[in-house]
Parts: sequence; structure tokens; C-alpha cells
Amino acid sequence: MKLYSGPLSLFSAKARIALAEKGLEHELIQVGWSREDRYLPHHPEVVRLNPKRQVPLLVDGDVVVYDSTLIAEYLEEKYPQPPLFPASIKERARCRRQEAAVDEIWFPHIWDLIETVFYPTDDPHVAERAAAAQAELARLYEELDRDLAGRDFYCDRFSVADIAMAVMIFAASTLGAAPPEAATNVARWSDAVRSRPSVAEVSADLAAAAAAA
Ligand SMILES: N[C@@H](CCC(=O)N[C@@H](CS)C(=O)NCC(=O)O)C(=O)O
Repeated sequence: MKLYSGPLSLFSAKARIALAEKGLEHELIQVGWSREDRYLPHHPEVVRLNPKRQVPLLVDGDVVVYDSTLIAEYLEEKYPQPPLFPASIKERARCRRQEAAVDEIWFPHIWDLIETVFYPTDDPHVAERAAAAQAELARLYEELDRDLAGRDFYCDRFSVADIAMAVMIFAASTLGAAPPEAATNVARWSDAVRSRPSVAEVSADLAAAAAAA
């Protein structure tokens, strides 16, 4: 199995953690990235296999899967143990809803912070965008803290929702938007999730790539 990944790609980090949690041997291929050119030129295999020209991209024999959410779904179906989705339909729906929320509601705010730190811009509103992102993330942390009350994980077991949240909250924390101290449920959850070897290893790789960028 091969995973095409980006050294600073948060979506690739999700796929890497899922593979590690399932103990799946794979070749990790880190595509090129720079502040100036971002992902250009795209890796030739990514161009050939993914019309979106994005990582993560998984190749498992003759199966090609792109998009971190679809990769997690594929891995779960092909390699069900250990599971990364809850058992009940109700909890699976909660898990999928939260993973989507992290990718589609949290990430745009995190992207605003990434742009201010990593990519030079002449947008005169960059500081305002960063401040608005910080405010929105503060609101999302409050909501998440309520959702995690009385729960070890977001759903009834460690799941793709926790993976998506771990990656985005790790990134937000390194970009000046760490969870507030009052969010004690988030802190308890974060300690548990970040101590997992899969999350610890991938977070360390992201931190090293960010330091070198
Ligand atoms: N929805 C996709 C998003 C993937 C994505 O945005 N990948 C970025 C890196 S984080 C990428 O490959 N960008 C290449 C480019 O924009 O040229 C997923 O969940 O995998």
C-alpha cells in the first residue's frame, strides 16, 4: 500500500493516523511542498491518479482512493479491525457529522491562520481575517467542550472524528489558537488522544515540517 502525503498537509495527517491505528504497513511518499510554490509542480503520480491533484492519495493494489474522508471509509471496510467508526448507526452518524464539521467548519478558520503564518500575502485584511478566525475557533471550542462532557472520546470509541479533531486542534494550537483553559473537557480529551502513538508520531512529523518550512 502507498500513501502520497504532504509534509504539512493536515488531511494527509488524518490518513496517516488512520493507517497507523489500523497497524497497516505502507510506503509513505511525501510530495514536494514549499512556501513559494506550495504543491507545484504536483507529484506525477498524484496528477495521474487524482483529478483533484491533491494529497492524501492512497493506492492499495489496484484500488485508488483520494480524499481523507473516503480513505478512512475505505480502510474501515477493507481492514475493519481495529474499528475507527462506532458500532451503532446513531454514533456513526455523530462521528461522520463531526468529521465533516471539522473539515468544513473548523478548517476554513484554521486555513485563515495558516495563510497569515505560512504564505506571504498582500491582502490588507489579513489581520482582520486572523482575528475573526480566532474568535470563531473560540466559539467552536466552547461548543466542543460541551459535546465532550462525560465522554472519553467524541463518540463511543476512538474514531475518525477524534482523528480529524486531533489534527485540526494540533494545527490551531501551533497557530496561536489553542483551546482556552476553561475548556477542561477538551483538555482531558486532548491529553488522551495526543498520547496515542499514532497521533504523537504524526504530530511530531508535522511540527518538524513546520519548523523546517
Ligand atoms: N477534502 C480533501 C482535501 C485535500 C487537500 O486539500 N489537500 C491539499 C493539501 S492539505 C492538496 O493536496 N493541495 C494541492 C494543491 O492545492 O495544489 C481531503 O480531505 O483529503
